[in-house]
Amino acid sequence: MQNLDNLTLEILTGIEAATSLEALEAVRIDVLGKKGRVSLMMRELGGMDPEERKAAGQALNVVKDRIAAAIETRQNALSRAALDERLAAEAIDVSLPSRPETEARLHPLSRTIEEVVAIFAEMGFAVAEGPDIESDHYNFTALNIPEEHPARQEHDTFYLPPDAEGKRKVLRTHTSPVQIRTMETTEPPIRIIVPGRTYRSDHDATHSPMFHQCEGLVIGDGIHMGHLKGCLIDFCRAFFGVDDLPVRFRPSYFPFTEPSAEVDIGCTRDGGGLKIGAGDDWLEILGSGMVNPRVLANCGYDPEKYQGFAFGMGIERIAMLKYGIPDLRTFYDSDLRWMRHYGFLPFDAPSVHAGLAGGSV
Ligand code: 2NL
Repeated sequence: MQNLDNLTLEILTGIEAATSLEALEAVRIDVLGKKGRVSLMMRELGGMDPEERKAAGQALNVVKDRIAAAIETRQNALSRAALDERLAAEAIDVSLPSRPETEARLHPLSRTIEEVVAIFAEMGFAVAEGPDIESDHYNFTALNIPEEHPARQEHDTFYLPPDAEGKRKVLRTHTSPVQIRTMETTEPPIRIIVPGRTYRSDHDATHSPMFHQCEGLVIGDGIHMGHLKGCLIDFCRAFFGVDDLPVRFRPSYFPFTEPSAEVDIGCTRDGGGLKIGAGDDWLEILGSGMVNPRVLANCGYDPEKYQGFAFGMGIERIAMLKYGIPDLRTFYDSDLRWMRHYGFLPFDAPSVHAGLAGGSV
């Protein structure tokens, strides 16, 4: 029996020494497998006389049970250790944002409009909208562009067939009619921006018959050119994300503003590409001016009481400049590969990237 005790001790030590489930299984086969050491001893019982066999059989069964129990205990411990190790190795960072699973993209024009709106919203502007089909009055006359004025030809207007009275509606050539409508129905102060579709009969590499504009209008008591300059300098710097972006106001002419100014930003064309925010070259971004007193009067305001400024920009143009889109026509191709390249993932708020320097209003 001393022999059996020694054997048991040796096997139990072997079980404890097994450091993997594979090693433990090898020990199990070596001891309890068909040709295992204990199994062979069981087989030897058959050659014993009955008394001896009974005692040895009982002893052997006790040993066998002990070993089986020890193997199971060790198996559980090793399984748990293996699981702990895997959990530690495969640790999941639950703070990681989930991978976006969507195929959809926001069109760069939509994104650019969102950015422009976000910047002006921070300055207290509201968004106004109006119809794409306009009367001659709202599109031209109220804006100090009378019949036979050369600006009408410059606008390459799309006319609809005349109505019973011979009046022809137009596809708006700018979003200014919305500002006229707002002034007609609203008492100052007014601070609005008007993004929207506009139409001109012009189609080549740099013109599309349908394009997008965003105009802005501020009307109040004592609004002056300093307000115009501060507002548009802040806008240009926020939109292009360059805090010290050079901004220049260059005299210009529009029938609806007096005086009028074109707004340029600093850039360089050295080394082939265009770089915004540095260098000694200039790039035109906006048109602007003090609202012509005639326009104020056309809307029922006393120009002695209220003054204001207005501005307009082409969305395609500023989107191409900001995002390096080389060809205007690709905006309207509905090419999904182009959208995957130039488009934006949803849920990516524009105000995170574009905002007024300093942040707080
Ligand atoms: C440009 C220039 C401009 C305006 C638009 C405007 C509207 C009203 C009264 C006065 Cl109701 N002005 N709009 C003023 C100056 C320039 O746009 O280059 N747009 C792309």
